[in-house]
Amino acid sequence: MQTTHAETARNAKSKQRQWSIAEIEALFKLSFSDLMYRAQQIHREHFDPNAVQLSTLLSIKTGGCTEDCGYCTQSSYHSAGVENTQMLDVEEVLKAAKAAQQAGAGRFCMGAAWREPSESDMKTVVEMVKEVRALGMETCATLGMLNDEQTEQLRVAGLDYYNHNLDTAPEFYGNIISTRDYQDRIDTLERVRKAGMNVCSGGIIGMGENLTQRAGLVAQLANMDPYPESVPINNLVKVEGTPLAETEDIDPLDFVRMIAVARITMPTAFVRLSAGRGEMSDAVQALCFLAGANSIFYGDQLLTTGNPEVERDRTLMNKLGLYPLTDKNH
Ligand code: SAM
Ligand code: DTB
Ligand code: SF4
Repeated sequence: MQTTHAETARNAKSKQRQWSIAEIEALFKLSFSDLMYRAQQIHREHFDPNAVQLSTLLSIKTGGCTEDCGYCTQSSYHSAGVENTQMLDVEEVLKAAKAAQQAGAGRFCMGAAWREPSESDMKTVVEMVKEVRALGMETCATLGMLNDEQTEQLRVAGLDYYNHNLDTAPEFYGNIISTRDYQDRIDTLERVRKAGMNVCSGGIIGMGENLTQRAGLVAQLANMDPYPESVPINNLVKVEGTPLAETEDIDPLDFVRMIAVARITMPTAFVRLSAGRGEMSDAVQALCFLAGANSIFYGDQLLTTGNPEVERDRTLMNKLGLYPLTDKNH
């Protein structure tokens, strides 16, 4: 069938811009001022630059994981001193969600140390999602890989976001994880997307990857069509007993650059300044917000490691003139 000019124009318009690794690497190599200026321009075109989305994390099932992710305290391959505990019950989760809401969080993210959930796990998680949603909070879950049926169960429960990180570039992935492959992750993300839920996917920097590999992770995320609505950028939290515990620190300005590159390549995504804030100065965090970060994990604890205390975050936000994103200023 012949395509009219109008159709060609419409198709061209609806097709998302694709980024080559070389183009992304070139962004990383801009002067710091030029990079920040571009990121700020794009950020201000799409968002209120002073509104920050606040997500609170809760580990609903901690430790004893069958995967061997080299950064993770919860893998049963490592000895980071994290106990294998039972799944929390719905009441405990609901109590934590209410407290997070009271403290000002808009989204509640439930994380579990699973390769993938079992049938009985799913029943409980579905209850949790329904109850947290009934509080009027946005819901997010990160439970490992999903099959079609599980994805559908979460959609029906009303889950708003599913978090599943690509973690790093395909070329570096094998250095970090051997028990499942990159394509498994992409398959799960495609299921979530097809079911109509929002996708939350990002990665970790500071695991020993080079600049091309950092650009490779951004290319994977930015070239998804559509790209994720939420992109967590984690700075590796090094924990004794994990294989990556002795990895060399990255320059904090390189973390800021990563945020800026994510902002430029994914203009309408919420870019989350995620794990690693506990070790960051206020000045570096301020630079991350300038670079286009507009979401944080909010609450004293991530999954098994600490996060800045709520009081410290409130002070920082006040100091910078930032305020929590609400329905009103969205
Ligand atoms: N088990 C599920 C999975 O792996 O998909 C969900 C929980 S898992 C802990 C979620 C994400 O947290 C990982 O993909 C990784 O990006 C991040 N993460 C875990 N440990 C980390 C660490 N030590 N430093 C930075 N990010 C970390
Ligand atoms: C994400 O990208 N970062 C969060 C969340 N998604 C699940 C997890 C960070 C974990 C940091 C290490 C820990 O506390 O165990
Ligand atoms: Fe398990 Fe997730 Fe940790 Fe990997 S990152 S070991 S899958 S809890």
